Amino acid sequence: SRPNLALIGATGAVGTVMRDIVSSRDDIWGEIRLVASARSAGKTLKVRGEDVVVQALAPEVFDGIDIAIFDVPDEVAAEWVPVAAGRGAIAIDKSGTFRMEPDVPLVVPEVNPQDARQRPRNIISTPNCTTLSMMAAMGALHAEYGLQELVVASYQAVSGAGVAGSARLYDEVEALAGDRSVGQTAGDVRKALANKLSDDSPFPAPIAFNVVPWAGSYKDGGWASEEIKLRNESRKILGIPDLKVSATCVRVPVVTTHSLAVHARFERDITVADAHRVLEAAPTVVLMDDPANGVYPTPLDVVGTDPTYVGRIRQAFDFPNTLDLFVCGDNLRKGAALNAAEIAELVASEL
Ligand code: 11C
Repeated sequence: SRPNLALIGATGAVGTVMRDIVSSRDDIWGEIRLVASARSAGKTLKVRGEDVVVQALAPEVFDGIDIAIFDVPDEVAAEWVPVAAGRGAIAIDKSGTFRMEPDVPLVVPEVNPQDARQRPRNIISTPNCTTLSMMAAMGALHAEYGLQELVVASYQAVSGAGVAGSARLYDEVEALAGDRSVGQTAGDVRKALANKLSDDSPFPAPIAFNVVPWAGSYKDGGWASEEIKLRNESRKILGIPDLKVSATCVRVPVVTTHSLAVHARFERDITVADAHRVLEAAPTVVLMDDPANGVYPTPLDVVGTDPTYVGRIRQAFDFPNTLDLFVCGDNLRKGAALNAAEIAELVASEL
C-alpha cells in the first residue's frame, strides 16, 4: 500500500511550498495529513487539488503515518520529532536541532543518498537552505576533483526568515516607495521607516535598499549561526571532516532564492572547462555561464524553480587548483521543501 505522509508546519513559508511540491511531483502517497500549531488548526488547505483540514500538533496525528516532514522552529522540532519517530514514523526534519548529531544523517539526495539508510533514531535531517544552495554543485565537483577549502559569501533572501521576513521587505519597500530622497544620508531610511512601521523586524537593520551582514543568532567569536552551520553541515554532507570552510552570511533585499559567491580549492588541478563538463553532467545543476553574452544566474531569473544554477566560473589567478563561482538556488524549494520531499521519496522507495 502507498505510504502515508504528514507535513508538520504546513502553513509556514516552507510548508506552503511543500504542499505545492507534493501536489506537482509524481504522486506516490496514500494519505497526506497536514499539521500545524493550534492557531492554524481547523483551516482548510489544498493538497493534490483536494481540501484538507489542518490538524493541531498532537501525538495522535502520527498514528498510521509512515513519513513525517517537519518544518517547525528548533524548539518545536526538539519536542515533536522524537514523538513522531517514537510512534513509528520516519521523521525528516528541516530544523537545526538534530543535524549535527552523529546518529542522525544529514542528507542531500544527489550527494549522499546512502546516508539516509543509516537512521537508528528514525530521524533524517535536511540541511540549512544556505548550505543546500551550493551542495549539488559542490558535491559534483568534489566527486571528481576533491574539495579542500571553501570561502563563501552569501546573499540570502528574506524568505529564509519565513513569512515574516518576506512581509517585512514588502512593507519596507511600500513604506519607502516614491521617496527619492532616501538612502542618501546615514540613518535616513531607519528614520523614514520608524515613522511608518513597527520596529518589530526579523532583521537587525532596514532590509529595503540595504544589505545586512548578519543571519541567524550570535555565536562565540562573533560568528553568526548561519556561518557556523554552513561550515559544519558542508563537512558532514560531503563526508570531509577536515574541510576548511569560512563564510560571511549577508541578508539582501531579495524575496526568495539564496545566492553564494564561492571560492573553492581542490586537491587536483581544475579548469573552467573541467567544471563546465562536471556541472553540465550533474542532473540537478543548470550551468548559466556565458558572461561575454551576459549569461549568469540571478535570483529573479531562477526563483520558483528546482535546480541549482551556477555561473561566473573563473580560475583564480593567485590560488592554485582554485575556482571562483556564483551559485543561485531557491531557498524554499531545493533549499527546504524540495530537498525534504526528495528525501521522503527516497525513503519511501525503500520501505
Ligand atoms: C535563513 N538559512 O536564510 C536561514 C533559514 O537552519 O534551517 C534556515 C535556518 C536553518 O535565514
